[in-house]
Amino acid sequence: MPTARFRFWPLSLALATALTGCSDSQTDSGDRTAQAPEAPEYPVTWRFALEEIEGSVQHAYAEALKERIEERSDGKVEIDIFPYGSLGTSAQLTELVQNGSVSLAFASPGHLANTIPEVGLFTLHYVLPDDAEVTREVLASPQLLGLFEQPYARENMKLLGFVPEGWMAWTANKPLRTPDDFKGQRIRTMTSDMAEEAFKAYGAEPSQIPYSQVYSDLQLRKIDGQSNPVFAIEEMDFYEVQSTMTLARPAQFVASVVSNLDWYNALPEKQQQWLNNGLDDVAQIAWETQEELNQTRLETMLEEGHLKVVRLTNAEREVFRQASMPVRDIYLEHTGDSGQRIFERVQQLIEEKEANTPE
Ligand code: 6CS
Repeated sequence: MPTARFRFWPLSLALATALTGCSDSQTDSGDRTAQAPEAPEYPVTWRFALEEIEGSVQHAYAEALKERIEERSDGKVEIDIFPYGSLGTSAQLTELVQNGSVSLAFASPGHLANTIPEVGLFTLHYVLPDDAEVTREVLASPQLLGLFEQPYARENMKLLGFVPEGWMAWTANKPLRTPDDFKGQRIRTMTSDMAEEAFKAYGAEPSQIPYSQVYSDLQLRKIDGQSNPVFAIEEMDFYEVQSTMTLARPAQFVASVVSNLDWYNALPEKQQQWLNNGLDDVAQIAWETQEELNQTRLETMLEEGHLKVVRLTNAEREVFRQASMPVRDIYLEHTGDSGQRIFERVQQLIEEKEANTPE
């Protein structure tokens, strides 16, 4: 029987509506303004919306950030965390940031790529390197952040950081050892067209489905498989309704942390410093948390003995890598000069980091 830790949200839309139009620099006295006040009346409360439930990588990140910022600001800033299920789907969370109803949110490129085509880069397979340290450094580099600053700003969002959450793993009711194994498989993807392309290239029949609906669609056999980091497959109970998890290391799950651009620009200098320093503090913690959660949750699933785990060899992965190549052209078609620049620069960054990393 499914344990159904996560069943969703009659309250969410009402709550989202209630938040709409409210500032995140709201003070305890109920003062609501669209921008941070000149002389802030402390404490101020920042709302942080997550795309994942309690116990997840995003939740651990948000808790760590809350602790750091509340400590650094000596309690002048308080952070209210809204785990997934309390406000809405990823697409709805992005809207809440754009209209200033929440101060901070996670926005995963797999959901964001219709709004910001350039972030579709993170849905491509076999672009980021195999070496975990190089990947960590590339994703943490200010140059990478700089490349995406404008595309996010275009949509009234401030990009605050990229958070890697571990290798994507494929689950289905059979092993997925070759692109042929994907033929005809109805694979759930995140809610953007680019997210689908990676699986179309393998011959699958992808469909875009919000995170909250994946478990029931798998259970009802409306879809055959899905792709997510190991920790998520455990915490969302997907492993209960799938027979096999294939580890092909096609891509890291990369999330972005964002805020409303106007809100960020209007923050008093002190508050901006507390935020920026808090983000720096938690970057390394986030990396360690995802490593630990992905490892321990894999062990949990293996102990339960329900899910079969298949690890692809490098030769098997190479076949997928070749099959994934045409998707890069689709990305470039969607993104034009801007995507071309970003793609080339990311490849350069990877090469530079690889050259500086000892074997
Ligand atoms: O698959 C998804 O939709 C989600 N997966 C994770 C691990 N985080 C958030 C995202 O929405």
